[in-house]
Amino acid sequence: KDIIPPLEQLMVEKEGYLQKAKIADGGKKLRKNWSTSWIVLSSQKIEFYKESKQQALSNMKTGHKPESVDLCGAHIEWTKEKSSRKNVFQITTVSGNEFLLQSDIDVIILDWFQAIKNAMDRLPKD
Ligand code: I3P
Repeated sequence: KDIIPPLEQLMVEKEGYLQKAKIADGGKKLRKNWSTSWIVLSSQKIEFYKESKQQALSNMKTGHKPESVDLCGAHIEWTKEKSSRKNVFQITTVSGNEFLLQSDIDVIILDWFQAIKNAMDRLPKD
């Protein structure tokens, strides 16, 4: 009954903790609320887990779902205007969801930016 996606779509390319704030949902502005998120990047999507990796893994058994972001047609850009924090970039999805991601550690945020941008560049633009 379940459709099994190709292996490359399931493979995790990068995972780790970043500061995350969702600032729009379907084009509607949200109140900014930064929190630590465990972030999992695969070829076509990013999953944001509210809880720690350990907690997320145990929640999966109960059917608990993370927030999933479709990278097809999505944009990524550095922003200095949307936050007083340093090292912030924004992801905007086709559906009008906007996320800010941030780390105080330059190399960590640079690695994430490149990994997400590379994934987006490999996907069809429309
Ligand atoms: C927000 C909170 C955020 C801050 C945001 C504030 O206040 O302090 O951390 O974003 O600034 O509005 P509140 O908790 O009362 O909602 P940054 O840390 O990214 O600057 P902003 O309104 O200028 O986005």
